[in-house]
Amino acid sequence: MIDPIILQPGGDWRAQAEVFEEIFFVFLALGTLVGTIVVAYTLWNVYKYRDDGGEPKESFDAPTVGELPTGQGGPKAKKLFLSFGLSAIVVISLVVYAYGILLYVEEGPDTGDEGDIEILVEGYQFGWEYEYPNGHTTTGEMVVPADQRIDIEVTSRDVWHNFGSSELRIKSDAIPGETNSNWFSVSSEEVEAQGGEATYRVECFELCGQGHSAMKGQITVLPQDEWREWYEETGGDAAEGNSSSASVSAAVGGVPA
Ligand SMILES: [Cu+2]
Repeated sequence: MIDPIILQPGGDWRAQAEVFEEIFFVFLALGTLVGTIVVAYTLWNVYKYRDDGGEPKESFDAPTVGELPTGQGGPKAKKLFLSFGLSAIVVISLVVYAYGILLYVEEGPDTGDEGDIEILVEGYQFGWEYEYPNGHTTTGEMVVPADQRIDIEVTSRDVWHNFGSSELRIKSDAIPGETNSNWFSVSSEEVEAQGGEATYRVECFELCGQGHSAMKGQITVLPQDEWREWYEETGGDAAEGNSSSASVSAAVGGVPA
């Protein structure tokens, strides 16, 4: 029987990197649009009201410093309220949009509790250690399956560090005595695109001592079946190997052999 891949990210499943790229694009596009309008309008006014050497018109009602042109209901008031109104609409929409999408980043996709893999990440001077659900640990390289939500619990055994991968757009403080949760996921398409094994650089983002700049690691993403093979080997002779490899088989949608 072929194991169904139960966690194929659906339409509402998005990696943090995708979400942050979208936010960046929306802000960039809107900022460019608003910036272009404001600069163009300013230049147009500079040209229109330039000093052309002629006599000022008698009727010209120049505003004084600090005066809000609201009282008369004339064209100046309309412009003021129009620009206030438009700015408010733009700002409020961005706040609502960004807040909503960041809530998703905070909570992560809903996987119905099935298939989540939780990995403990412990920073130390100077490196990273990862502990898998079966108790297996690796140093430097974290190996995870594609199409799966990976939950990480980040802590430190000595001083403050910060676990992060720029490409995956994840970053969490690693603080002794505390854990910070984060999550990420990489699609199998992405793994395919990187030639069957996707790798992402991990760095420490908190100055933590002399070896800080060398405190590098790697996240390696394998296709689900390859990962399961790797994982089952790691748990093979551990004391609780059998039960944990069975539970992980279940976790990735497999049928215990
Ligand atoms: Cu560090």
